[in-house]
Amino acid sequence: MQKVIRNVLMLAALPLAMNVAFAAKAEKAAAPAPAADSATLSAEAKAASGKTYFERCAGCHGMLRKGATGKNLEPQNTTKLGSSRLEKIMAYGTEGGMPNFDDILSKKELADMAKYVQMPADVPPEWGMKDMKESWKLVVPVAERPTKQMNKVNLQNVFAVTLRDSGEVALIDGDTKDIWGIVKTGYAVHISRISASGRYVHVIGRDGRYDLIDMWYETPKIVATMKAGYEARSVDTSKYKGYEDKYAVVGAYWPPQYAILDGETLEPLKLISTRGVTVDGEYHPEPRVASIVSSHDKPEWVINIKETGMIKLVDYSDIANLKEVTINSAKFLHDGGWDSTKRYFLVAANASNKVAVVDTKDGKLTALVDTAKIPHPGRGANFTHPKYGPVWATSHLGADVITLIGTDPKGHPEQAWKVVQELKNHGANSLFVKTHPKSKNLWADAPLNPDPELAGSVTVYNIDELGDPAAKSQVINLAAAADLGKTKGLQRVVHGEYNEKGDEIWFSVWTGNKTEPSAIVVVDDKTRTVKKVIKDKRLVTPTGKFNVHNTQHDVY
Ligand code: DHE
Repeated sequence: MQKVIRNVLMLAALPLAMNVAFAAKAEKAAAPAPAADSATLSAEAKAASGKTYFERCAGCHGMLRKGATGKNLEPQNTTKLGSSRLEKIMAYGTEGGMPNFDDILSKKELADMAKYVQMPADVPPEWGMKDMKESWKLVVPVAERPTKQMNKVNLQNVFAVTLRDSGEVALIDGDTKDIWGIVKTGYAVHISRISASGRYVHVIGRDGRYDLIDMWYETPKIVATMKAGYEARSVDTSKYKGYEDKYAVVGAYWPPQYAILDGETLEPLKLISTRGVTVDGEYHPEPRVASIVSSHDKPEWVINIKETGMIKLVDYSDIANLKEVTINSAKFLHDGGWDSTKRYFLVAANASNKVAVVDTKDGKLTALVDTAKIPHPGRGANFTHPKYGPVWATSHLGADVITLIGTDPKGHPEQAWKVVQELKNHGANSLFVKTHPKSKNLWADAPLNPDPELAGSVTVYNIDELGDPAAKSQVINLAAAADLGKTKGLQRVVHGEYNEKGDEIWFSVWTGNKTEPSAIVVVDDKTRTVKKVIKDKRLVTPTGKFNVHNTQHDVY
């Protein structure tokens, strides 16, 4: 009898304890976020700051301001810093990789932004299948498109160039260096990827607008468009034999999800949410889709989920019964690329200061490599090191080094998945490294450096000399070579991209301000001298450049 009474009491007490814990958690969650006295803005100023936050800050700090590449900016943290400190950080940047905005935002805009980030974050609405379908526009059905190439351009050497602030993509003929066409796209197109056939350019705007450009017309033409969410950064297509151009996949930052689309029409077919728990087992409301890459050896995409640190291998051979392998790696996954064999994918877990290596053959995590602060490789650079064999390189936002990681577990097991060398870069705040299988040069930029001299320069190493620990780099100021004159915006030299032959490397001189001139500098790879400066008033804030051949075949 006594035992029964005790059990009844325990049962009654259990929900009570749970309720107390739940109530305490709920109270904490519902507690109004502290707001600074000064954190008030007129509706108009709040809307303007919200727009600036979306355009300039959300990518690093998140829509909900929970932090990723950038710090957590929820009021409990920002109010501690206060308006004056926040204004300074936003104006001048930090050595940790935060860029300066004093060249593009006015003093009033900076002051309003400092208040804005001390106010609680607004939660944006969802964007589901119905919205995607309603946004989808098939401009030209497949049957009505050209059946052969209607122009004489060497499509393999075309560069798709992001014109960030005008919301356009320029297609530049790499042979003649002439602008072949400019197409109106979403805002600040982030990347262009090429279909397996080499005919279509897939471009994704930061605002989630996705455009499909057909290069078989006389001039490049958008043949389909849709909106994948409110904020997006990544896209790729199906590249495996038998699936060429069949599917496309687009990742969104907000809402956190990815969608599978028809590769030739962009019709939305399937939508998958990425909300869930992090590698630490905690729920995250905003796990954004970072880089996506398409396997050449399997019907599979590697989809990297930033905040959770989960790498998803998505098998697209049967999308009605979609199979996803979920691999735990490290939080804050961002950008990455294949090793030279295209078996291993290396991705920066940037704010964790690690590079995750996934083996797509076995579907397993191979290694988590500790690196210097905030690795940022773009797609990275593959080459054969004179001493350590095949390596993959990344530069860093948070350190002035270029890290080389061994990628040859069979031939060089001692070095595989270890940092084998750190080379000096001319500055921190770097974004991209680049080489080409036919080149002997390894290039790195530092565009987000607040020092104009460093932001305008690139470092280049001779790969053959890297066996010597005293190997010297050459630092070249390409902004000076572009000769744009004095501008208010920093002239940031960003994103090297090779031509098809691998004998020229193109860099953008990005003035960061659409009212001021920018340029593209074409460098002869062998002599490291400027071959041509492409200047044209239509080249508004050029940033990323994607050579058709190299992007189609993942050559880097
Ligand atoms: Fe990028 C790649 C996200 C800021 C130029 N950028 C990527 C990828 C992601 C990403 C997830 C990988 C895509 C893939 O491979 O599928 N980028 C973000 C951000 O969240 C961030 C930090 C802030 C933001 O608000 O967007 C950001 N990026 C920038 C820029 O400011 C850059 C320099 C200029 C611009 O055009 O916006 C910029 N990001 C690029 C470029 C690539 C890129 C050129 C592709 C590199 C490549 O060679 O593939």
